[in-house]
Amino acid sequence: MPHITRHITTTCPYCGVGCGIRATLEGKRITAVEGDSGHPANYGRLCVKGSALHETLGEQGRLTRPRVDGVEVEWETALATVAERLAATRARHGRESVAAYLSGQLLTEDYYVANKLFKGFLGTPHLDTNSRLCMASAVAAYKRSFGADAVPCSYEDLEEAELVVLVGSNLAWNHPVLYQRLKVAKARNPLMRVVVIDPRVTDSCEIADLYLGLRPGSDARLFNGLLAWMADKGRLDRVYLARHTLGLEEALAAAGEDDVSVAAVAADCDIDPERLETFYYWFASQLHVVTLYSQGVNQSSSGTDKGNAIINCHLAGGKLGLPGAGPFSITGQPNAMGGREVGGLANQLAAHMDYDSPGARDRVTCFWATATLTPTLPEAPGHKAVALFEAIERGEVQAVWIMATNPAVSLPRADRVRAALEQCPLVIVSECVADTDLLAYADIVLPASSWSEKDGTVTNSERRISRQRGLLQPPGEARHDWWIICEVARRLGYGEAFAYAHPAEIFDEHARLSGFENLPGTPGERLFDISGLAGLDRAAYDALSPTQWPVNAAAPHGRARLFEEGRFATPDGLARLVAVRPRAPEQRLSASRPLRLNTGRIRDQWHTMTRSARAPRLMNHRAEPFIEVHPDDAARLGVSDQQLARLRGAGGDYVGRVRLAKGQRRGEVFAPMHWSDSFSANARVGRLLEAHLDPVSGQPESKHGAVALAPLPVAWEATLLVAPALVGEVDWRADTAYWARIPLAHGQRWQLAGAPESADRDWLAWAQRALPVAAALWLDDPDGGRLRAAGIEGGRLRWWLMVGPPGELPGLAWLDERFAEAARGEALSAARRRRLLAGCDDGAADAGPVVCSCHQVGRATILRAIRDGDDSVEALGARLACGTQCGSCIPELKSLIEDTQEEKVHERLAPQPDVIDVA
Ligand SMILES: Nc1nc2c(c(=O)[nH]1)N[C@H]1C(S)=C(S)[C@@H](COP(=O)(O)OP(=O)(O)OC[C@H]3O[C@@H](n4cnc5c(=O)[nH]c(N)nc54)[C@H](O)[C@@H]3O)O[C@H]1N2
Ligand SMILES: Nc1nc2c(c(=O)[nH]1)N[C@H]1C(S)=C(S)[C@@H](COP(=O)(O)OP(=O)(O)OC[C@H]3O[C@@H](n4cnc5c(=O)[nH]c(N)nc54)[C@H](O)[C@@H]3O)O[C@H]1N2
Ligand code: SF4
Ligand SMILES: [Mo]
Repeated sequence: MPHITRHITTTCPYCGVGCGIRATLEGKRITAVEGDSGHPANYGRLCVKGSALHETLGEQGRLTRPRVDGVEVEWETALATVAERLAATRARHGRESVAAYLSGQLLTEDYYVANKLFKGFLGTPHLDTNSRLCMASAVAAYKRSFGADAVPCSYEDLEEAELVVLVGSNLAWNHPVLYQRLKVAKARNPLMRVVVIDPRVTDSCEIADLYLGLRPGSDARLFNGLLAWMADKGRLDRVYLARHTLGLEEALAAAGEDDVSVAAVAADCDIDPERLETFYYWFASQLHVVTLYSQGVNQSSSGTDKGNAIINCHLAGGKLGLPGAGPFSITGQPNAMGGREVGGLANQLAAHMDYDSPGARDRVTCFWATATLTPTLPEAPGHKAVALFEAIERGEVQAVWIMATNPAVSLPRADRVRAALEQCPLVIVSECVADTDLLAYADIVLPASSWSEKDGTVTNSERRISRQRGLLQPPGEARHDWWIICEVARRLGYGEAFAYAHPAEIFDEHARLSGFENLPGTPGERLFDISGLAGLDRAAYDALSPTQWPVNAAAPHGRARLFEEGRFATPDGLARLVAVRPRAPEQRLSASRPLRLNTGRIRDQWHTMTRSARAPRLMNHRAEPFIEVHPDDAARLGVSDQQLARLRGAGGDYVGRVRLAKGQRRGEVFAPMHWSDSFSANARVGRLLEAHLDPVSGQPESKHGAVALAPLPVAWEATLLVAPALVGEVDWRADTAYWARIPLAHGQRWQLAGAPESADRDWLAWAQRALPVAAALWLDDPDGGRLRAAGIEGGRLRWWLMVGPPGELPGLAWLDERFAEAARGEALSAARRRRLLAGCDDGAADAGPVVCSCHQVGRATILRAIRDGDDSVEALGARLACGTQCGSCIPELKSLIEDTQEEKVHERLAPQPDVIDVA
């Protein structure tokens, strides 16, 4: 019987752009995804991660059974054990001995019930979230200025602006669809200018008119300088300041404690003064300015001040509350905003009410009807993420429930976090993937449903609430996070307060709480109000169309822009300029760790790669952990391109492959945050970093580590490709100095390297011994340190080994196709068997590593086309289709085009390119 094909719209589970997706469902499978043309976040666009979503699904690798103390159990036992042990811990050690650590990847409904259970019913304030590592500083800065955590802007503002300033945001890679929107808007409006402020030249510079490659951590100085410059040049909006703000004099005085001449600011920020003043001039002379900022601002020990230094300049110029204007903190996770709305941060209570908001405790107590319970709502804020794990380390917190985040990788001082979890008596982990570093520390493992199975809402960076819809059944015994929490609550005796039959009922309660005693002009007034969405029945909830909050009587259809009337959420309605005194990063460089470590993201992977690495094509862009180094530093330190090297940081080491990057400042290196022990031997950046915190927000300084760099001594390097069935049979990682696991579509790739002691390894003998299938073909050149060999069984490829530098690898698609054949039971043809060691068909040209993930177009193929004269992005697209789908590889295509025109390359990537001219 043919399957029925259906199309259902939902929302992407990755970044905070929150793109709408139209999924094609055939029977019980999602066979395709495309952008939802009706969704106002993306109007049909998707980036490469979003468009590979259907390739990440399937039962393989999922957690499907609950486990207690390492033993698989029924749900009944698991839930009862969680409830019993939580209750026992609280009874024995007090309510503050239990804690939860949540994630901006939970849905609002999951988040709401977790917050309600822990703060409202277990009575512990210690519930925090990974958003602490992400945008806690942006939240704190908005609150200090506006009196509420409210992002004033919409995506449209980016398109309507005359000047867009990207500060510490690599939008092209991390919010790709928004970047594409900006790029199109800029092409349409020749007057629009884009400025990029980032210590490293990123792909986002592709559309920049001006690039400021500042000294890491000097953003507050730069924006204080701007405020002082505006005052000096008579560019303040005195009327706006007088009517709508307080604090200008104090902010100017604080800025003025340093020398605010352009020359002095430029020297401190290590930027060319003329360029700095150009930026100041552009900013001051446009009203329609959007400053979009992200982790380069937030992940700092002075992130809150940096946010305020930016907001100060917008207030001082009256550049907000208008189309195309405002300080726009872009959020990272799909539901970072939803978490803020329910009160998922330890310093919040619920629904934008803090412990110190007037009447808030009573209001929440009354709404949740917890007054009759002991214990009742906590009195003061709980531990923020880093402090929470310190409390676990000290034994004050004895039980922690971690959901949808991986603190064993993503927190600074990650090894100490591991040690703390190791000795914590009760660690409960809700997770959907079977193989994560955190699971090793879990006493109780709860299998959660995942994207495409979950049902609920998320809020994107522009305050837009959208539905994620459940399209598939969770595999095995996996259950929804909200259900798991409510079932535990019931077993703790709070059944009545958690008697929800569907997420729609939770959303309704959340919406009602947001409107509860929320009256204009009263002390209870809160900006976050979605009472207009209360009372939706199941059908209306299912049909909910994307809406920007607030949604209430005053704004029944939501609001695109906040503060249009110049009235803020402070008691007097006035915004505050905040006095900011710039501070250098807390982590100091030293003789033993002289390099500044910058960490962040790559285009095709999501965080610890638990989901994105399931789509093999997403592994192609950066297959191994790496370290970006300026060529001068590399020469000085004796490392070369593609060589393996070691970083030494505060809490341990990191090994990755060197990538020479002229866009990197001298004295600074960049390493990705994505690799965990599941993917490489020693490539967790979290262990390199000290936990220096922002004093206001508690956000750690993840962008400013201090490290030493040295080559990793290795005697050999090898690439091993194996059929999936062989994985787990032998541990080829034994005796290696380095390994990385790289999923392919059909086989699995392992990069291996050995220490000098293992130099005389007889590779062929090793392969015969170590691999379960004997070598059938080989080409051995021991003197040259090279070997290629393959294991064939029943005429089918089982493994393929190359000893030698990975630079000599053929493109691996051809070999991977042989594993696909083998899986289908097909034997190698005689011709292919002959070509097996070469790794490509006779006479065929090698495609090289993939650049365009959407159409799987390789670097070598692109370079050949460029040399043939197709030397524009358009021509390449017409010939090879690369860059024509999501567009994320266009900057890379451009750089390949430029690389082939040797002389241009220096200008483009010099750390301080003049004006980046993309024409
Ligand atoms: N592909 C992909 N996209 C993602 C994610 C992902 O994992 N992968 N994660 C999502 C999440 S949760 C988040 S929070 C966002 C983050 O999105 P971004 O903030 O854009 O990401 P990062 O790469 O962490 O850092 C941004 C930039 O800050 C710069 N930077 C470092 N130090 C400084 C400094 O002192 N000053 C300035 N001005 N800049 C500095 C870095 O060089 C880097 O280019 O991305 C989201 N989108
Ligand atoms: N050095 C350094 N460290 C950083 C950063 C940095 O830039 N540099 N960035 C920080 C930032 S901004 C962030 S947001 C964090 C991200 O760091 P983490 O939150 O630790 O990373 P993820 O890999 O997203 O972890 C989410 C986990 O939840 C699981 N999961 C996914 N969906 C669900 C679900 O619906 N339910 C349940 N129960 N589980 C689910 C996933 O499989 C995964 O294991 O890292 C932070 N750490
Ligand atoms: S831009 Fe973000 S939300 Fe949109 S498809 Fe890509 S990852 Fe998903
Ligand atoms: Mo994030």
